[in-house]
Amino acid sequence: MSTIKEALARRIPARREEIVNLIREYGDTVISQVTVKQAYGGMRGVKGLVCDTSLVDPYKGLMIRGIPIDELADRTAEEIFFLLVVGELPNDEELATLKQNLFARSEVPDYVWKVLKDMPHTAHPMDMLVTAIAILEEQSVFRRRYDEGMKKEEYWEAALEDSLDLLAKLPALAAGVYRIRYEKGDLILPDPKLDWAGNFAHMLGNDDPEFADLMRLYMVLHSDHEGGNVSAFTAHVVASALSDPYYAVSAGLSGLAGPLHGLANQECLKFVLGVMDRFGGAPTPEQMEEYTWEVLNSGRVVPGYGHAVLRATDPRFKAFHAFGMKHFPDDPVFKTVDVGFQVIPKVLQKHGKAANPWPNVDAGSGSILHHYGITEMRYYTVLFSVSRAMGITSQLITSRAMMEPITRPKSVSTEWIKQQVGSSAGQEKKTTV
Ligand code: NMX
Ligand code: MLT
Repeated sequence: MSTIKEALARRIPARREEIVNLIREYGDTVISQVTVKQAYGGMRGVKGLVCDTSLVDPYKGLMIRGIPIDELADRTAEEIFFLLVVGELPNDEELATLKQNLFARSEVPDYVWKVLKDMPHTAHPMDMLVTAIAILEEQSVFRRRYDEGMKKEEYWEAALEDSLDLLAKLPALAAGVYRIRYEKGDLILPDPKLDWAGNFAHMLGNDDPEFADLMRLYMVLHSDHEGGNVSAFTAHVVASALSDPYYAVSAGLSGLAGPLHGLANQECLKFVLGVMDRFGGAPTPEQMEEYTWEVLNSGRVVPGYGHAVLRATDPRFKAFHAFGMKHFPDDPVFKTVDVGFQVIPKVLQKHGKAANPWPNVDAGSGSILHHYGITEMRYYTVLFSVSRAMGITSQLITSRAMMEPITRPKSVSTEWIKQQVGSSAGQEKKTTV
């Protein structure tokens, strides 16, 4: 049976050679420049990082290995993971093998459940998930093999092992976080007949086939978003020190837990329910406009809108919106999201600050989960995390396969910048970097 490991192993030599040749022939060619604004502004737009799993076009949005995300919306998570890692979709045999492989690794050790059950009832679900991943590190094949003297050429194999082990356990772990944190009853065992995302839906405690379809879509849409987003970049840096995938994924997901990144999905539902609470149901466009201005005038951001790279409506938002339109267009929470979509971009344009006034992936996902009874909004970023772990691990497997070095950009001081720009304050005191 052909495995994901064999499929990747076949492709690695040519890819390594391609990169070696690129560096040999064009190593000194300039591909980006950095302005003072970028150095102080989150390195926005600086091209100093390679990510081959996916790319975000400002106008078309996410493309996984060159395929636009809307063309992948009907695929399973297993197909997406294979595509991310290998670069091509799996054939039937490869897919069946990957599904079996993941199921065989899915059991979560008892000590993890004990820790999760001992955590305070007030713990944030993301805190629980990140803790669970961090304590699974005890099982790392990468760390054990490194201690035994593993060769650099083989790092990717151990990274893949750990990634498969972790991904296999994530649906059970995340469903367990939900059931423990919200006292939903006993943990539910996985069903070997179900796919990865279908099993996640089942272990959450919802066997409605429509909910399983939503989970499949959810897992595909959040899987990856090139290399510069906070969680992917964090994990990339951590893994570049040869910290194993458990450390890297828990670090990356700690970044996803920030309200400007993945936690925005929790904040979005809070915003939507806040409008509904104020106006006693789905608002009129005028009421939505009034509420949005209040949020902006209080100095807060409108969650679910804006993006560091995108300059158009996120195709992932469009896919969720289409799902809601198909299954429950009259749900008041979904309708509120829809009114927001009509109104908020115009308000943000008038406000004049956000470079991108359009909705991102988080703007509508919570309303859909709410419809299917997942109303605990603090849980939403855990769902995002389960999916994003595919992108993070596929990026770090690729990095180890390409034998990338430790990440270590040069930082500079404000004094140094003042000297570079010739500011009088800087010339008074010459410093070296
Ligand atoms: N509401 C209000 N103000 C905004 C928004 C928004 N949705 N988006 C950007 N701005 C402001 C931003 O705070 C900044 O203000 P200031 O100069 O006072 O610091 C200004 O507009 C320029 O920011 P941009 O260059 O447009 O955005 P940037 O690339 O720095 O940040 C986000 C991108 C996504 C962090 C930002 O748009 C934001 O905070 N959006 C709301 C939170 C959100 O939806 N995050 C989820 C992103 C997707 N994800 O899942 O990770
Ligand atoms: C993501 O999916 O990671 C977000 O859209 C944020 C980003 O790409 O910066």
